[in-house]
Order: sequence, then C-alpha cells, then structure tokens
Amino acid sequence: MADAAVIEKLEAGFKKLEAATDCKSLLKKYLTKEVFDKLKDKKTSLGATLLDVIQSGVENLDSGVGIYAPDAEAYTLFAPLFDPIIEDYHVGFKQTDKHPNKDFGDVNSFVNVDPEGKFVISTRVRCGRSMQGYPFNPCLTESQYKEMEAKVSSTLSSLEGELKGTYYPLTGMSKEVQQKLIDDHFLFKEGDRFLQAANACRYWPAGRGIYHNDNKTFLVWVNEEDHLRIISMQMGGDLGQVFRRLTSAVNEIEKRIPFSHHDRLGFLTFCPTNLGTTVRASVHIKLPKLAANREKLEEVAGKYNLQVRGTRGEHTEAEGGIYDISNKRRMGLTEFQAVKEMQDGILELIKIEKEM
Ligand code: ADP
Ligand code: DAR
Repeated sequence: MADAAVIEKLEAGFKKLEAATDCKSLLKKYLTKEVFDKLKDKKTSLGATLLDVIQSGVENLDSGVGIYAPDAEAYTLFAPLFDPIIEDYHVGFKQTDKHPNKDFGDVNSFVNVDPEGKFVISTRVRCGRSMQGYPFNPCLTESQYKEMEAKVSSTLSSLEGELKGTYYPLTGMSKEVQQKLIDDHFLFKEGDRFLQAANACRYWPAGRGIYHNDNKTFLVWVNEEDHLRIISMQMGGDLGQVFRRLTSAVNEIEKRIPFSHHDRLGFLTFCPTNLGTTVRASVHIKLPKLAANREKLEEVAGKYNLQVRGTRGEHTEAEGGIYDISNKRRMGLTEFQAVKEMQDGILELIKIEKEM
C-alpha cells in the first residue's frame, strides 16, 4: 500500500495532468480517473508505486509517452495503464497479443542498403537487456549499480575474436574523452530531463560505463537507461554485417547472463517503447531532396513504420542534413522482421530520393 505522502504527490500530479490541455502524452491519454483510482494505492514487492511510473511524464508534459517501469513487476501490477499505452505505441500489438519468441532469422538475408555509398554514412543496430534479479533505475541502490557493473564488465572480458574489447567506467573518465565518445556517437549522453525526472540518473556516474572493441564496431552501454544496451555499428550501409555482429554478441552474452523476459511482453526494458525485441536498427543518412522538409520526411518515413531522429539521437535536431532513421516497431514481430522492416523502408526512401 502506497503511503500518504506518495498518494498526496500522485493526487497533485493527476490534477496537473488534467489541467494540461496541450499535453499530448500517452500518459495523459490513458491515465483516466478510473485507472488512477484503481492504481494509486498499489505498491510492488520492491516498493515501487504509481508515482515511480508516472513522475517523468508529470514533470515533462511534452513527453511522448511519459511512463517508465520501476521494476519488472510494474508491467503486471500497473497493467491497466501500461497495456493500453503499449498497444498504442507499438502499433498493432493488441492487449491480447503475445510477443513472439526471439528469432534473428536468416542473418545472411540482409544487404548493404547503399552499396554506392551515396546516402548512408553509418549503420547501427542495438538491443536492450535487463539483468534478472535487479529492478530498474528508480529502485536501484548505488551498491546495486556497482554490483551490476562488476558482473557485466567481468562477463564481457571473456569475449573473444571481433567482440574482444575493454570496459571503460564513466567514473574516472575525463570529460574530454567522454565528450569525444559522445560526439562520435559511441557513448550515451548524460541523462536527459526525462530520465532525470524518472529517477534514472541517481548516483551518476557510479556503475555506468561503456565496453567496446578496438574498432568501436561492437559496444555495450552499462546502466544508462537500461541495464545493458548491446550495440553493433560501422561506417557505410552494410546492414547485414552489422546485424550479424549484433546477433553473435547477443548470443554470446546471453550464455553468460540471465535476462528478464516476460511471457507476453518479450524482453523487459525500463521504457515500454523498447519492450519485446528491444531492437532499434538505424542509419545515419543524408536525403537532401526528401529531407528538404522534415515534416514531409517524417510523413514518408511513417508509411514504412520508420522513425526519424536528429543526428545525435532522440530529442535532437539534424546537423549537416544527417538524420537517424530507424524502425519504430519493436513488439509483435521478431527481431528479423523488425530489422527487415527497417531495411525495406530505407531502401524505399533511397529509391524515392533518387526519383525526385
Ligand atoms: P538509442 O536509444 O538506440 O541508444 P539514441 O537516440 O539515444 O538511440 O542514440 C544513441 C546514440 O547513437 C546517438 O549518439 C546517436 O547519434 C547514435 N546513433 C544512432 N544511430 C546511429 C547510426 N546509424 N550511426 C551512428 N550513430 C548512430
Ligand atoms: N522521453 C520519453 C521517452 C520516450 C522513449 N525514449 C526512450 N525510452 N529513450 C517520452 O515519454 O517522450
């Protein structure tokens, strides 16, 4: 049972959402009075409440989604709020649907989306994983962050071949090295206001860091937004090579660390937008004609279930005409289908650009 102080904050937050007439978040859309009253008293076995779920979206009324899961149980205990939001965001994944089992498919069936090198600067495929037995950010203690970092860095140190690399903790990393890694798109930015408000950046930089091989084509983020973000990336448009590297890495890491998996929702992540396959396959691409108007670009990309981000990722603008374009759907389809949807969409965008 949530305590009186939490319920008082929840009541104030609900009133703020109700009054925010220009708020377009999925939180505002689906946190009806009925759902609010049903959930406001509840508490997970780890002590997480509805306040942990909605505080970011209450603080940031310009959120697109506005909720995060403080622990795995939250997806079940607060399902009356999570399920309709998941169905709305992951177009087509109904509340009665079950996410399919992991399936990377025939990894040799992917191509270089831009063999002439005219449009695509670089290609990246990432997935998220949550370590079994640990809650998500709002419920983690500083010692848990450090414990997870130690477990992951020692596990990764056993990787061989192309995946062999080194773990670099953020603690002790110079600001110059950190900024260079961020500017080169290898390292995560420090927590944005959405993550700050979700209590995802406490004890920063304790327990946070990055593992990468010498070529920086295989990287693992530790305790940014998710426990792990497993990343494969390289210059050019060879999506096949990038995806084959990612699947090898995920298979190797999954032999060593058990991850949180939900029977209906697939692999669990802090944010519901990343559930299921957790895969985001993206290109940094220049489409000067199509992107002359960003709204037009987003409209055309949307037809292929693609999402357009700025050069530095989410909530950023394009620099030098470079856009980050990726699959939007991550649930209700396999890893193979999600990446295939991205490949097909990018090939279509390049075709349209060539015909303009
Ligand atoms: P994610 O949720 O996948 O981590 P973000 O939007 O937070 O995505 O971006 C993380 C970083 O990855 C940013 O620096 C972004 O520029 C970089 N990035 C995304 N796609 C590509 C790509 N195809 N090539 C190079 N960098 C990329
Ligand atoms: N900014 C939050 C999160 C949206 C999805 N992006 C993540 N998880 N990085 C929002 O509700 O808009």
